[in-house]
This record gives sequence, C-alpha cells and structure tokens, in this order.
Amino acid sequence: MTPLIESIETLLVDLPTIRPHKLSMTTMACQTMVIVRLRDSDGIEGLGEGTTIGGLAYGPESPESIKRNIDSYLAPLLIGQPADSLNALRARLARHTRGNMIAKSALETALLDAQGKRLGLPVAALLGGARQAHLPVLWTLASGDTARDIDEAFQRLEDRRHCDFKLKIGANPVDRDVAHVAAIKEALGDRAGVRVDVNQAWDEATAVRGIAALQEAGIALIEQAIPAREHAGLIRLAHRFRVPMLADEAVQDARDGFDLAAGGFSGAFALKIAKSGGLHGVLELAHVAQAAGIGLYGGTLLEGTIGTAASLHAWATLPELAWGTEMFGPLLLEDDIVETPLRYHDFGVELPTGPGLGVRLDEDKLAHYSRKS
Ligand code: MUC
Ligand code: MG
Repeated sequence: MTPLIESIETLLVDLPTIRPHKLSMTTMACQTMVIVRLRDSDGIEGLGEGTTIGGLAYGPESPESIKRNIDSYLAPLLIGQPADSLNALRARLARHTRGNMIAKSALETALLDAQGKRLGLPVAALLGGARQAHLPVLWTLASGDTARDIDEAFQRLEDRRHCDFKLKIGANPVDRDVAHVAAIKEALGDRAGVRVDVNQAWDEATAVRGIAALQEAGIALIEQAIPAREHAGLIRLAHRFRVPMLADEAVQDARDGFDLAAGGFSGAFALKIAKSGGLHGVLELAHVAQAAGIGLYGGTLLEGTIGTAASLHAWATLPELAWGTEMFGPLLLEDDIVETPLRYHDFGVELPTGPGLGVRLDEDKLAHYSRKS
C-alpha cells in the first residue's frame, strides 16, 4: 500500500556560532535552523532543514516565516498525499504557492530522507547515484579582524581542514576591504587559495575599482560583487576581468542560470538547495551551467548538519565541481543536533552513508536547543 504523509512538524532551533561571523549586511552570533520532521503512514520519519542567514538580512524568508509558512500553507498541501510521489508533490507546491524556496527545500529534503529510509538507499542514490564520496570544503574567514583571520587560516591549514578560504567583505570602505584581503593573501602566499564574497555590497563603479585591486593581489574568485538583480552588470564584470566572477544571489534557479548564460556570463554559479527550492531544482540549475560551460560551486546558507548532508547528496551526483564546496556550516556552530557529526578531514568532508540523508537526530540536544515559544 502506498504510504501517505501523515504529519509535518517544524521546530526553530538556535545554535550559537563559534565566533562572530561578519558579512556585509549582518554579523551572526547564532544560527537559527528550521527543522522539519515529516512522518508517513508506514511509520517512517524524514528530516529536513530550512536555514537562512541573519533573520531577514540575506533574503525574503526568515526562520520564523519559514516555520509559519510551512505550518499554515505548505504542510496542509502535502498531508494525506502519497509520500513516494516527489515530482507530483513538488508540482502541487509550485501550483498553489509562490516563492518560499527555503521552506520548500526543507520539505523536499524531508521527503527524500523518508523515501531513502523506506527503500534502504542514500539520497544520492535516489538522485542517480554518487560520483564522489569525499568533497572539498573551503572555510570562510569572517571574524572582522585581519590578524585573527590569518591565525584562523593557518590553524585550518595545519589541521588539514581547509586549504581554500573565502573572505567576507563589503561592510567597510573598499580600500580598507582590499587592504584586509591583500594582507591575508600575502600572509598565506601559495599555501592557500583566497576568494572574496561581497554579498551585493558594491555598485558597479566601486566593483570595477575593487576587483582591479583584488585581481592584482592574486584573488582567485569574486563572488556577487553587485546587487543580485543586476545581471547585465555582472556579465560586464565577467567580460572585463581575468579573475572569474561567481554568481550567488543573482542565480536562484535554472531560469536565472539560463538568463545569465544566454546573456554571455562566464565564470561560476553558487548552487544552494535553499535558493532553488530543493535538490531537484538545484540540480536543474547545475545542468544549465554544465550546458553553458559555467563552473559549479557547492554553496551553503550556513545550514547545520541536516541541510549540509542534503546538499552533499546533491553535489555528490555531479562530476567534480570546478570550485569545490563551502559545506562547512556545522563547523561554524558550537554544537550539533545529530548523533554523529559529519566527518571533515583532508580538506574536505565525507558524504554520509546509510539510508536517506545518513544522519540521526540527537533528541536531547534537539530538545535543548529548540525554541520554547
Ligand atoms: C554566501 O553568501 O555565500 C556562505 C558562506 C558564508 O560564510 O556565508 C554564506 C553565504
Ligand atoms: Mg555568497
């Protein structure tokens, strides 16, 4: 008998970060995850996670809106439906609700986790099978202090945790940011790759000035220097500079990817399950990028272990990603809500094995960190 979706529970979980994480639009001291527990009529439970950065600082969904919109609008569309018909369920959500891609990603993750557990298969196998079992992971230096960032980078290199670093800039005047980045690159030399993420903070004229200096300093990749909607500007920057551009906020899904590619963009796309409404949507974007010769990068919205594991299952189905991944979210958090953390070693992370996502909740930790009201 086909199992039906019986209930969907959402929890807000607040976990402190190991240090302040400073981006152009906010500084995080805590990460709030929306954890989804989806239960089917055959007793199987699927887990999902919907996470953003800094409340409403990053995008139009906040943790509270993700929870509320799942509870009020999305979950009622799924309850009572066949649990094993993911394509039909995605179409149903798309037909009756707009936007809310992080919420949809959390639900799709839970549906895939449940189906994997039901069939005894990892999520990657449901997506056609993993091509990689260990994926490279960079680290973001974003303490807001140059000397502290340099110490942090050397520690990570010594521990063989990370050998590529992304620097968050855009909060300070451009010359100060460039000096900060150049000092870190100079200290690290050829031992590590250094990239920057401006998180949309510059206008195009500032970007031209900043990128010229960053290119000179040996920076490998420039992420989202100008506002998300300025596709034409991003294409101009890609044509103007030798250093490649990485589109992040500018590219949510396959349609954005197609627009940018058709407009002549070259460089790379940051893939995020949260931007594309789940694993299938993000793989559609990856396929557009592949068809257009645009590089792939496995991105994060700083999810905890559940969202990170879900992303890894998607990235693992792709050929080697030109720019690796940034799936370090769990390492930025002081604690975890799963029984066995992901295994980070040799500058990367292992794809979890076992049915579904391959992660199990630690119920005591979950209860401890769950918001009570
Ligand atoms: C972003 O915009 O890329 C990814 C790593 C990080 O530190 O912040 C995120 C968001
Ligand atoms: Mg980014």
